[in-house]
Amino acid sequence: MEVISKFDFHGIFEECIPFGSGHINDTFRLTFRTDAGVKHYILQRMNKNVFTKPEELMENVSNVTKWLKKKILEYGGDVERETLNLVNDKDGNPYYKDRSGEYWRVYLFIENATCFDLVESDNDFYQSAVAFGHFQRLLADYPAETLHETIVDFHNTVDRFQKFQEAVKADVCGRRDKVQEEIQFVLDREGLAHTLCDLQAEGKIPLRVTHNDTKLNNIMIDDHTGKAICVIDLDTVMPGLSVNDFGDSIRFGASTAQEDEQDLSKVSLDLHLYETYVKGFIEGCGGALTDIELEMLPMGAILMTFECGIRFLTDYLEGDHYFKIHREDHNLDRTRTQFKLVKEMEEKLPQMKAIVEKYK
Ligand code: ADP
Ligand code: GN1
Ligand code: MG
Repeated sequence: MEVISKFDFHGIFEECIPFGSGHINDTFRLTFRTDAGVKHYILQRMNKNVFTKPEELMENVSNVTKWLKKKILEYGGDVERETLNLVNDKDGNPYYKDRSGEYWRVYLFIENATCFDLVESDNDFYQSAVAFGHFQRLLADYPAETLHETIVDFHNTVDRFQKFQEAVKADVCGRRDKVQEEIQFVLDREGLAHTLCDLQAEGKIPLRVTHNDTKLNNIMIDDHTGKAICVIDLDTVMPGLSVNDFGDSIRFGASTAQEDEQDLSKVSLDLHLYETYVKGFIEGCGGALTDIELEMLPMGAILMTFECGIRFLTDYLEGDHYFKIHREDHNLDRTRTQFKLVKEMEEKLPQMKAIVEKYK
């Protein structure tokens, strides 16, 4: 109630409920009653263990959303539905720091739109691809040097590999013996971790302003039109690789099962969904992707899936301090789905490449 009293809401407070299935922030939906009916807001406690400089993060979000609003107005879109809208606190700041040092922010709630944890229709996935590609295009001329790096080395797979090795060595929870098979899976693929990092270091693949967390539940699909209207979760908008944005969407959305499915026989890479996304993403990027980016799209999918698996396994070994868990071994279940997908992608790589050829 302290936090709620600090923001500029309309109406009389009615309810605050936990909302969504994000792994990082604590998200709530607030309900207020106004003369015009019910009004909702999203309230988030930012995860300051993950985002160690919340002020810088909010500067990014504030500037990026202002930029997007300008672009949306230029093409005659709806600024209240097509981008996140921050609600300031009563002192005019885009976040509020409470007495215990926690950081809170509020967004207008996007009504009549849904975030999916699993693809329900091909069209939703296609739409999300166009929207993530389009998002990158809207930010193509954003002054990248003014963006703070909210998580350093976020998609540096070589660094992720090293941190994983340190976690295996430290084995602080005594879980190492239980996951020998998964550890070996990672160790067998050390060379893979270098692929995109090397290309980037050699200047062969361009750094762009990217979203960096492009899973399907970070996009809102309009319940009536079926169009992907708003890209959300802007905490990791930073300079990055377009192939990683592509890859993270495939990792999450082109799988036949949820990210934490325990029955691995249900987990598979759906090539039809992959093709659907390839088509949409290339269209959404509007011809901006270079030949090498197009060529590396399938590699982006393998690498983002591999990296995510490594991150889940590292967190499991370190005692689940990063990703929220809702049951015992949750991070291990997540690891296993990712590695199953990596293995399938390795097998299906020729088909994945052929599909890109078809649309480039
Ligand atoms: P996390 O970083 O924890 O994933 P997100 O910013 O993605 O947090 O928010 C978590 C969930 O909250 C989203 O998946 C979505 O369901 C919901 N959500 C976030 N912002 C809005 C919004 N402006 N309107 C409606 N729902 C939202
Ligand atoms: C986290 O915040 P959320 O739930 O959208 C994570 C992503 C992972 C994803 C795995 C800041 O995304 O990098 O790919 O979980 N976000 C952060 O589901 O670490
Ligand atoms: Mg999210």
